[in-house]
Amino acid sequence: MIRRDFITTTAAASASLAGFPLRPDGQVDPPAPFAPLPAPRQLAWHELEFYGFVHFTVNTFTNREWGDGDESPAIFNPTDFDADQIVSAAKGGGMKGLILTCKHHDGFCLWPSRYTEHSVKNSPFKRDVVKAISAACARQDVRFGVYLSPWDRNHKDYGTPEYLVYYRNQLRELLTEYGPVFEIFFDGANGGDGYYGGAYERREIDNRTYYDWPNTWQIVRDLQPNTVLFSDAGPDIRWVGNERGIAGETCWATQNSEDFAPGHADEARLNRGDRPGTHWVPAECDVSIRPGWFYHKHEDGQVKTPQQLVDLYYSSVGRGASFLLNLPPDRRGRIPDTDVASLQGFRRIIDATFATNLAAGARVTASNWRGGRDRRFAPANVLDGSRITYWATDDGVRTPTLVLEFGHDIGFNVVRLREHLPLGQRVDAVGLDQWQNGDWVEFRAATSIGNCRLIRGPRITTSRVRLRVAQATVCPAIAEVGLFSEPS
Ligand code: FUL
Repeated sequence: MIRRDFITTTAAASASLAGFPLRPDGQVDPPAPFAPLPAPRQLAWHELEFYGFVHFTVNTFTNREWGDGDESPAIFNPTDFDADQIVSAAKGGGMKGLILTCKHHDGFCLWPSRYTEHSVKNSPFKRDVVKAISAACARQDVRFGVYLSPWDRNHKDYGTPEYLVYYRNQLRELLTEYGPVFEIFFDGANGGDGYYGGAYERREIDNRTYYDWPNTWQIVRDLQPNTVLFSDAGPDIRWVGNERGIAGETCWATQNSEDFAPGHADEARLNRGDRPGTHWVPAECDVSIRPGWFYHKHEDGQVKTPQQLVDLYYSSVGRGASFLLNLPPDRRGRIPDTDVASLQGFRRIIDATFATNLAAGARVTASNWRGGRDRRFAPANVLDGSRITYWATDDGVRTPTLVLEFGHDIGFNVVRLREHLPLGQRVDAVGLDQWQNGDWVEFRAATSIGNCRLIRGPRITTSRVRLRVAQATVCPAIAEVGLFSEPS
């Protein structure tokens, strides 16, 4: 007993001199987290990656993108509304959630709000669209999300403090009567002219102060703590700075939050994020499958093709952001066949690409393995398909390499890298090498890994691949290195 204590103590002392801390049981500690870190609600959101928007309101019937607020509820009358068709179109395309425009800038409410007459309850349709879509989402295991426009061109009080009471009452209705809400999309557009209860005037607000966002966000935290909050500035997810679905080639999950306010976007910085940043606020890429956000018959010929959607997947999910694709229902209240077909074509390509990780079964070695033998940090963890397990190095080792050996030539054109997010965004830059004629030759380099980095390029045929961490602020914690091949 005395002897064992002695050995353990000596081993611990020399190990700690050698630069890595030994725990009493002989295991090394995990790397210290590198702040800022994602909250649990953000970690859950990161796993969704691809989800949808449904823009549907009076605009669908007036053929406009922004209503003035004086539209009569009588015009809202879908002829063949089918919430399950809308949700299954989304699900069939691989979407994990669906965000409905419960109220757009025109102020018309898709649910029978107690606080206004300007809603479905006074339309010939009568039905609660929010209930129908949220229930169909629940039936089909798709998360339900809410868009509630802060700017309201219908409401007489818009621009005064009374309007905030109204807005927050509506938020409470949506958060308490329609089940779990995975995300609330707080749009940055605001101000300007509108109907405003018959005033027909221009109302300017100071969007840095008018909405008193911290107190509105608190309502959501109190009612549904797992909901993620989107705006130009977060606090949980940020706008990517464009409506084209394109994150920066370098796109950090972090930003300096004090520099941003909802409605005050520095588009270039939102597109890229800040490194290291004060807060974890990853980007969301919102884009429509058609030119407009709402359905317009004249855009029937301009539905994005499966290949265009695939490209958007790489420029959003592939850069650590999420892909929020809008599917606008037509005047029947259904997603048109062309849009459904395009989405299914996209899904087929994505599934065919990512069904098989060509690196599976490879021999994995690394220039450094945290602690040397602790399985929790083993290089092979990059191949087990889990985001929970990861390969980590000793604290001082920031630029390690990891080699995958296949024993024969394999062909691929996509590399997928993921960091272990609970420990923060640790890696700045990587290089990827292939083994050619007895030597390593770089085929790609990339920055900002985070949740997911897809490195897509010409086809590579090789028997070995090497990941080189070229720059990291602290020792890396890599959850995945995957190799995939797009169908030709
Ligand atoms: C914008 C809005 O003005 C558009 O109508 C659309 O809702 C888009 C998602 O956000 O700011």
